[in-house]
Amino acid sequence: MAELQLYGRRSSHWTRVARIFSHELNLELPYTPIQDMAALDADAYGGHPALRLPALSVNGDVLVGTLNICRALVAAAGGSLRVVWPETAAGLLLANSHELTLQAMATQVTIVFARHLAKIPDDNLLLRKSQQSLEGSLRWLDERLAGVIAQLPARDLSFLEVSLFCLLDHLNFRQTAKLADYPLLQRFHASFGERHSAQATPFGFD
Ligand SMILES: N[C@@H](CCC(=O)N[C@@H](CS)C(=O)NCC(=O)O)C(=O)O
Repeated sequence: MAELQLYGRRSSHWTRVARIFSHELNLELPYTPIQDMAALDADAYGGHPALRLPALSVNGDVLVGTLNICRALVAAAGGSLRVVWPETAAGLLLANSHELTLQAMATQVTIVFARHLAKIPDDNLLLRKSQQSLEGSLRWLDERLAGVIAQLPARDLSFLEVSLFCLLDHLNFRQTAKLADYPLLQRFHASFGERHSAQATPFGFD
């Protein structure tokens, strides 16, 4: 079996997606926290050339991209979990749901970095537009969530639901939007949050 090491942060929603996958797969995944988000060299990010996280070391080589990392974890576990990946979920509704969930996660990263690390004021256009973008995606998802869940193929786990849960839990953790404004998303968050994998991987600061 390949030697794996995850580099990330417990406060990162992308890192949490990978951690939830490893829990669901019962896969032991050694974890190294990334200490300095202001660092400007790839070594500080587990070798991630784009200075992002998470990164997965596979026998000493670096794998980047959370979707790639989750696929590698599933392959390493060699188990029988039925996983729905973005490409196995057909149709416009599911395609748009994946895109808007991932875009909302990226926008949330921008908001958190701009506000807390770069100290950009809230009335700056970057933050105002990012906030509108995040809320637009959340509204779209909230209005269609019942149809989205119904259209997902039979599964033990889907990349979409894990990512969506991590996005929503991160809204609470970083206070970037009010989950109560999105009733269907709020219900989904509560229900997915009962899974052992969600409870075993709470957000926190390393
Ligand atoms: N597409 C990347 C996105 C990773 C990403 O943006 N991660 C955030 C943390 S949740 C990050 O690295 N933020 C660092 C920064 O904003 O400088 C993936 O799938 O892993």
